[in-house]
Amino acid sequence: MTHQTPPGTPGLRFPDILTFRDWFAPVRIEADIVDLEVEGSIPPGLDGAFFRLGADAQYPPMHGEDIYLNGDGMLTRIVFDNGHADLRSRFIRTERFKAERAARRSLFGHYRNPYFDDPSVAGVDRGTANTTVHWHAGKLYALKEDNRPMQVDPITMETIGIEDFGGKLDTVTFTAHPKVDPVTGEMLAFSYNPRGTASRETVIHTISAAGELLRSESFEAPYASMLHDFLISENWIIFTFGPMINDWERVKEGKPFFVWDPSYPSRVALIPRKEGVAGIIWVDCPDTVFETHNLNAFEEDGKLHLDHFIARGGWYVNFPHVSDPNPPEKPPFAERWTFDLNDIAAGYTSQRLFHLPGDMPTVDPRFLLSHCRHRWVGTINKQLGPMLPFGPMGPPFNCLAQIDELTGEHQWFYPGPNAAPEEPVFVPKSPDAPEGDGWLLCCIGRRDLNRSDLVILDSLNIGAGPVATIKIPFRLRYAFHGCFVPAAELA
Ligand code: V55
Ligand code: FE
Repeated sequence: MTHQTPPGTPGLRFPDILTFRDWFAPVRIEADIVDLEVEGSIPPGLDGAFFRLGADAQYPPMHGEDIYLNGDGMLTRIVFDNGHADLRSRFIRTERFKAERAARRSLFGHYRNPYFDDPSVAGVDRGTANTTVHWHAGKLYALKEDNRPMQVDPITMETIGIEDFGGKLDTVTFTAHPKVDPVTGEMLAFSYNPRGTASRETVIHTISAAGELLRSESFEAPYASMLHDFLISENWIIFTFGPMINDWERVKEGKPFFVWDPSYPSRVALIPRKEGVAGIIWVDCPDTVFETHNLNAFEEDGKLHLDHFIARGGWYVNFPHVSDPNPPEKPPFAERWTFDLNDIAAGYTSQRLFHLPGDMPTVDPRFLLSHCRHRWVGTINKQLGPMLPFGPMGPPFNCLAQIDELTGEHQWFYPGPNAAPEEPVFVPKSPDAPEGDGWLLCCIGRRDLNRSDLVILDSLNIGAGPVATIKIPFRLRYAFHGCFVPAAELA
């Protein structure tokens, strides 16, 4: 079949804006590489698949500009097999991807805004499946918070389709940050804007260890806003609402999907897991905050502790401030909020967990409901090297930090100049290894070389540098979140 381009059709070009320029230019490579180069050696026993999911862009945006968060889901997998490393990358075949591929151009307009799409795709699912790759009950999901999960075959990496849990999922959205209770194996998740337009309805889903959707329950948020992450403890589900407001009138006008409006208060919702939303307790925050990504929550000695990254402003590289045309970026810091379990409604005390601006934290997921000693986080340490140029996701990290709460010791992994780590993924050294004793898998974007590495670090000694560096011979476009699936579970 030949495709004829009508005379005068402009060539295919991505616009010269921050989202699509230089290091952040779309990559769009669906690769298969058997036996990547490996410097050092992959630890024996680390057999399985590392996945990472991010936004790429199949076609230039419809309306000239776009934000990074609106790209098409691109999944990368690196399989470790007895010291070997093989790579596969695939776009997620969303309904949107398939429609645009057939048309050979973009048909979907602004981020999460259905009003400026090509009329030919009215009613077609707008999901991009670009944020988190998540493994539960033998299934692999590509998640984006404004759509239902997309299921992907972890072996072939073909897209299977939208997961609606056997017809039981009655929301059109589903969080990119579900939590798996390591004790029960249950997956807890939520949906905001669950019917597809701005709404205060928030739905909590409980999915059994076997992958069955057991219950969905709604409660009313203080306002319609971005709700990116949440926390669970043994007995509580906790949401921190901050005023990254979603006003549907603005969406209809083609304005940015979210706006940071600090005239609204921040508020915490605490929901008892057993009782459900009937037992909800609301607590006002003393100041207006925005939760970015979470470490974990745990109950200890009559207290409930929330460990999470908190910013005191919006995310201005993507979404504007309601009135300040030039607001300063205020980086998130990790805080511990402590509630008295005998009087939760009395509020919380807060303290800095560690004094590093950062995000993309990880803890040992086997200890998600416990007081963790060890944590890892992407951060910027100017003593190690200069900051990297500001990108379409904000200021890039220049290193990883490992923080030992017991000793207060920090270790650093600095990947070298002009190189930025993505979110680290923790893999225990063995199923019964002590808390925090594992491998950290982390993709490094090496801007000077225009390609990426996957490094494997000893999680308790990241300062020693990688035990193995897997060299990827091309540039991976910056991804959001990843996971590891052990070989035994993939089989
Ligand atoms: C976030 C990421 C998104 C999104 C909304 O990190 C919020 C926060 C990758 O897409 O659409
Ligand atoms: Fe996230």
